[in-house]
Amino acid sequence: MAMQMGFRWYGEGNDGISLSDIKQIPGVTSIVWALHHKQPGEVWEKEEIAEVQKQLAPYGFNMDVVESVNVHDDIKVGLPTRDQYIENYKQTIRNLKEFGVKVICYNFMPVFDWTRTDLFHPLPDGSTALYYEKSKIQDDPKEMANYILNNLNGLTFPGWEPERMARLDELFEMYRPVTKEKLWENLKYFLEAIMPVCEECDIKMAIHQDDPPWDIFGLPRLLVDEASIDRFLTMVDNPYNCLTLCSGSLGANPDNDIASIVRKHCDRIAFAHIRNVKHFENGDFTEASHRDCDGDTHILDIVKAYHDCGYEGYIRPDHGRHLWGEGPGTCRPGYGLYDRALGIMYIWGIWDMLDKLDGNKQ
Ligand SMILES: [Mn+2]
Repeated sequence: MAMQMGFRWYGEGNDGISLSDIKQIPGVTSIVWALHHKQPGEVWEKEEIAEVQKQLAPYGFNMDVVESVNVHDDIKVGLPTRDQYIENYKQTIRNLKEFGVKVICYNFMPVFDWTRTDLFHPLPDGSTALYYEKSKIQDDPKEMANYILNNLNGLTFPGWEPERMARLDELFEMYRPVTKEKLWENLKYFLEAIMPVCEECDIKMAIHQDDPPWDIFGLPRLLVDEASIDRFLTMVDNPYNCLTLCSGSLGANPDNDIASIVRKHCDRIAFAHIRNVKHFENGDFTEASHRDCDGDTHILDIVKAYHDCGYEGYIRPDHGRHLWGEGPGTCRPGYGLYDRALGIMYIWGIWDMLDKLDGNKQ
């Protein structure tokens, strides 16, 4: 068995890409999905999940991987009200189990999910891509939040709920007493509370690394490098406490050797994101095509590491460029059709050749 290829999809009426489009990309078996109308902390009801199942069924896609079931801020901050939200999370896990879900991708970033300063930055080849300009991030978080919200063109994005972003001052105030150590404690509390339900339901919790992997706007970030990943896996040493290993998030720091993290923790990687990042000397970075030589993430080494480990988990191409007419208003930043499809073919190309060299059947 090989890795299982997935493709992130934002749902019927919420994504310009159709399931029929995705079906035509070779080797995709999983739709990486979510209920995008849900606020963090709400229970995902069975009837709502059944709707998605009904949409996927005619295409033969499975719904094994959810990205994301977002964690309520009260859990991250560690407020007394967190226990109710943890109960809701457990109920969501139990409901997801009914539909065969195997992996839940989530993150534990305070206030902001991923952060960029330009969502459609022109590249020399005429395409556009997400861009991070380091000097801009020292300024006002509100300015950046408004920029991102205004450029999503009304499309939803987990972690960028307009309702939450409208309360930005309040959110920053909430997180003020939360030191990095406190945030680790709150993450541990959350995981220890839900692990028995994960075991009972055979669903792995797979944390996504922080993007970018360093503190921003004075907010602490936990999952940023090999040492913090080691700490995370040891802190709750349970086979259901896993990683969504994101080569792009970690790759934003050129010191991270992602292939070596893959080799070290392969048995705890439930879901792999493959994304290529190109660095500039001043600390800026942009997202690039999946081809190894177009960025600095060492995609060949990473895919080879997964292959060497006999990885059978889920994998998907992560952010791609926007190509051939894709842009603001027609696709979510990073989630166009074409470059992610090209990325899949690049990953399969590496994988199949490694299989052949090993003398394995595909
Ligand atoms: Mn990712």
